[in-house]
Parts: sequence; structure tokens; C-alpha cells
Amino acid sequence: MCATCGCSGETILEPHEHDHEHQHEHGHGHSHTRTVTLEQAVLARNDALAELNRKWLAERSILAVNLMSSPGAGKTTLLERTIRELGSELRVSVVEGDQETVLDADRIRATGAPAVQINTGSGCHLDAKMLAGGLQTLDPPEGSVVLIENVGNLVCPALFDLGEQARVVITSVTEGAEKPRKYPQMFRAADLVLLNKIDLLPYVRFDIEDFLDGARRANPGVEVLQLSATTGDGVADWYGWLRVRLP
Ligand SMILES: Nc1nc2c(ncn2[C@@H]2O[C@H](COP(=O)(O)OP(=O)(O)O)[C@@H](O)[C@H]2O)c(=O)[nH]1
Ligand SMILES: [Mg+2]
Repeated sequence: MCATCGCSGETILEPHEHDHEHQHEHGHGHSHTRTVTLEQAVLARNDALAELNRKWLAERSILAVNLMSSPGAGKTTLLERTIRELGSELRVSVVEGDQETVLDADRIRATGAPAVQINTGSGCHLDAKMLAGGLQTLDPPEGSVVLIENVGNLVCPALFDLGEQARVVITSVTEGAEKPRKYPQMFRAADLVLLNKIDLLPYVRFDIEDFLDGARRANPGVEVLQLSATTGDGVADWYGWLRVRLP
């Protein structure tokens, strides 16, 4: 269950009887107290599993990076290019999250990298338990890099720690410059912001200064890199960012 929107990716906890204390029922048949208690419990359980993932990754000196964006921002395209261009230098494997289909995992495998697809059904984000399952299947080698493509969604994935070392948010210029102001949680959680599809800047209205201002209001000092996953402009800086984090 998603603690933000209540979508049922997986219900992992039943509320206990004592959660009913201090409840006041609303016309729509649930209480806010109970909802908050359940949300906190879901997130606490996730955080505990995320810590296990972090330990597992650290023991194997594996760098795991969680890529988050709205659908279509260019996550898979950037992963494809990254693997093609860095594949001889880094051992990369990929965990793909989508509600349905294995399309993105197929795209990644076509580059030669191992990939596992996780389908979340009605769920809107990956969680730590899903990543643990993905890591078991992939069995990434020591000293390698695991790139995690989260479910396309600028809201819920921000809440769920996977045990990754770094979080990257990708926004594309076709989405509008105000997105960091509208979805500040996602930007607040980011270690790096990538502004993708800069090749389209001549064709869309996008105020880069406004975007940068919004990103920095959400997350002062956050690094922002501008690139195009299709033309390759600016990707060298992204590769540099990855290289300095290698185990
Ligand atoms: N013009 C342009 N199109 C891009 C760029 N990156 C991705 N796309 C296109 O955007 C669409 C969605 O890309 P995809 O990688 O599947 O996005 P995802 O849903 O975030 O994985 C595809 O048609 C890509 O070709 C880019 O830098 N420039
Ligand atoms: Mg994708």
C-alpha cells in the first residue's frame, strides 16, 4: 500500500485494534488517525528493509542509484546510452519498475546489460522489498553498479527509501519549468537533478532559470545537470557524476 495515495501495490500491514483509539469517523468512512498510523507503519517497515538492502549493497561494494521521474522523461533512453557508452568501463545491471510489461527490461537487455523487470500492478512506486527481490534475481557482481528505474511518477517514489546510495530525479523540458515547485518532495529527496531533452529547448517554452530556482528552493545546493539522452549533449557530466561515486 502506498502511504501517499493509498494505491495497493502490496498491503503489508493490517491496522491493530488499538489504532482505533482517538479516532473520529468522517463521512467517507475512515479516520485520519488510523490512516496516519498505517502510513507511518508502512514507511517504518519499508525503511527497515531499505537498511538491509543498504547493508547488502555495501558489503559487496555495489553502487545503487535510484532514477525517478514522471513517465516519459527519458529514464530508459538515458540508461540505454549510459550502458552503451560506459559498458566497457563499468559493470552495470538494471532493475526496471513499471506497472506492467517487460518493455523497458527488453530495451536494457538489448544493450547487453542484465536487467530484471518488476511489475507493480496497481502500485505506483518501487519499495525496498521489491528491490531486494530484484537484487536476488540479478545477483550483481562485487564492485558493480545497479541502476534502478523507478515507476514513472513524481510523487510516491520519493517517499520510499530503497537502500540506494543516491537518488536522481530526471525532468524533461517538455514537462514545464514549474515542476519542482509543484512536486517539491521529489526534488527535496534528490542527490542530483537531470534536466533532459535540452535538444527540444528551441521548440518549447521552458524557462531554465525558473526551473533552477524552483529546484533550489526545494533542495538548496542540489546539483543540476542539463543533457539530452538522444543527442548525447551534456551526458559526459552525468558520467562524471557516476564515476566519482563508484565503489
Ligand atoms: N528529443 C528528445 N527525446 C527524448 C530524449 N530522451 C528521451 N526522449 C524520448 O522521450 C520518450 C520517452 O523516453 P523513455 O526513455 O522511454 O522515458 P521513460 O518513461 O522515462 O523511461 C521517447 O520517445 C524517447 O525517445 C531527449 O533527450 N530528447
Ligand atoms: Mg522507461
